[in-house]
Amino acid sequence: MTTLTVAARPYDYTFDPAHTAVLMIDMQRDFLEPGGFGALLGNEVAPLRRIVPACQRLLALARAHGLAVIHTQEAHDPLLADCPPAKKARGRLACGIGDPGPLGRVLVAGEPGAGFIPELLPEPGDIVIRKPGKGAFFATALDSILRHRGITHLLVGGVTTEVCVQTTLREANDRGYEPLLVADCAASYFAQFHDAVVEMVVAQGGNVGWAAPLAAVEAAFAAGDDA
Ligand code: TIU
Repeated sequence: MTTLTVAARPYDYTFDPAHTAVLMIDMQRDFLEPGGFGALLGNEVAPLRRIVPACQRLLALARAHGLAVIHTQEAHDPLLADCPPAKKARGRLACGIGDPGPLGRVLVAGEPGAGFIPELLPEPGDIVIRKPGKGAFFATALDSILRHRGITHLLVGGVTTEVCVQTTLREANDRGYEPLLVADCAASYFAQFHDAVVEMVVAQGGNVGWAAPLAAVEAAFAAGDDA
């Protein structure tokens, strides 16, 4: 067993790479590109695009060290059978979930917008989880997949920090996993929401888990390589 230590908040985060996955949340064109679901909700997508290089580094690190890599994708089936009517109605959008938009039908699996951005495409061996909700555990096989593989620790990035990332962190925490938010691999359309989530995660002795910058995760692996 190898134990690596990340200088994290609220205190050191230790993990065994053999029992750890990188969980990359919803790095899809629908959230990161103009014309997608995020933009149709009225958001400016530029803040989300800024984390792409850091996410690429996190995935490269995971693959180089044999960690499981899991990508999630928020998308619905073409009939919207898995989309609650309340979710479709929310926001009273002129062009909303299931409607034809600039990136194809909004948030529908198989459409261009639901696909991952080209910089962060899944590679052979990666796991892809399609999810109908904000949290990655709701109505998916994620919990079973992690348990079958003996994964207890999660290094989490993606978008948006206060919506799908935070919901997933809380779901993971309640199920007994040890989640670390890699803070600069996550982003929100609202900078203040991102910052607030980081503080909420680490408050009260790590109420939801840990947070650290990517550099601290990289340093942990580098120290392990030297040992
Ligand atoms: N609206 C928003 O900020 N996010 C979402 O709807 N989904 C995710 O966060 N992936």
